[in-house]
Amino acid sequence: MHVSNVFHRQFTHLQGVLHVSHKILLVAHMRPDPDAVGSVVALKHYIEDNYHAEVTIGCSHPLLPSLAPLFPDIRFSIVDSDQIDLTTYDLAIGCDSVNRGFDVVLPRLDSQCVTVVIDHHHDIQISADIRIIDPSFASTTELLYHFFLFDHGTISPRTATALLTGIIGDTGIFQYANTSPRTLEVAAALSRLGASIPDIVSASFTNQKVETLNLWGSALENASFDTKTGIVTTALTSEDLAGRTPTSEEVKHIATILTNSPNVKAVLFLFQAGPSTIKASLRARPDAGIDVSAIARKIGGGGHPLASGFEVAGRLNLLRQGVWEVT
Ligand SMILES: [Mn+2]
Repeated sequence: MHVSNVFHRQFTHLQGVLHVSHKILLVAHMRPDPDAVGSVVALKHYIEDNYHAEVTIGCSHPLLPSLAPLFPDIRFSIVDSDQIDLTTYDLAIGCDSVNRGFDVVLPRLDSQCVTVVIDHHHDIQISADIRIIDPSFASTTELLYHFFLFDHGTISPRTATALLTGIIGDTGIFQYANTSPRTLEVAAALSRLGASIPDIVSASFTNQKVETLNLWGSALENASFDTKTGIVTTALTSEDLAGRTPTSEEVKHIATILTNSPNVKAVLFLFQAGPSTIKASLRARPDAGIDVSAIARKIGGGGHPLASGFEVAGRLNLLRQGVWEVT
């Protein structure tokens, strides 16, 4: 069924609310990734180009410096500072991973404020007046694009750029298993509308910080490949990490690089996430016939058949190349 049919009621409701709202707050999740940034920036531009409202973007962290060149006119107002009075909005929209930031904004809004969540994560429990959630989308921005089509407003080049930034970010430049033919069709449409794939890729991935590149280096250096099972295992101990925790983006990139290596069927990537917390990310190639979520669930985690994770207590120690123990 077409997206606008599935969400016809929610899209119509949102359209009606946008027409009557004067002050709109858009909320991106903490430590925003390209999809969170792309969602709120695209919505801000779209609303300003097609409706009559003042739009503020709120977040507990500022806009990613690496993405700032793509969005020169955008500023994030910091929630929990005097930059925002949460009680003054008549519409608040949380975009992407709404349980990581919008959940704490919701109870502090005016009781008359209409609330909306737009997300593609499967575990969203948050209630709101309008909920547009569908895990079959590669990114929140891909879902937003369908609302914009339904709404028949103008999608400017800067709106298209923000939407494509979310898709490119969440699909690892169209490499992850969540990249569907529908995703590629949306990407093609956005590129026709003026979004530049090379500009977005270079801002999102090429401008990696030296610390990120060092992390990739250590993860690749530590990797060991079991030729019998086709499984690559790698780990980053607290010594490898030199006191920092990899961001979810960094974890995704490392797992993707390894998953796309020749003859690899699946990847297990472990890292020290806190003094006594180890996190694991599991990936499988779509053609490998391995359901990594079944493995993750046995260890108290969860996720999708091709991308899952779990967490265990302990410390990772390197015994010898390719062999770690948990103490
Ligand atoms: Mn996302």
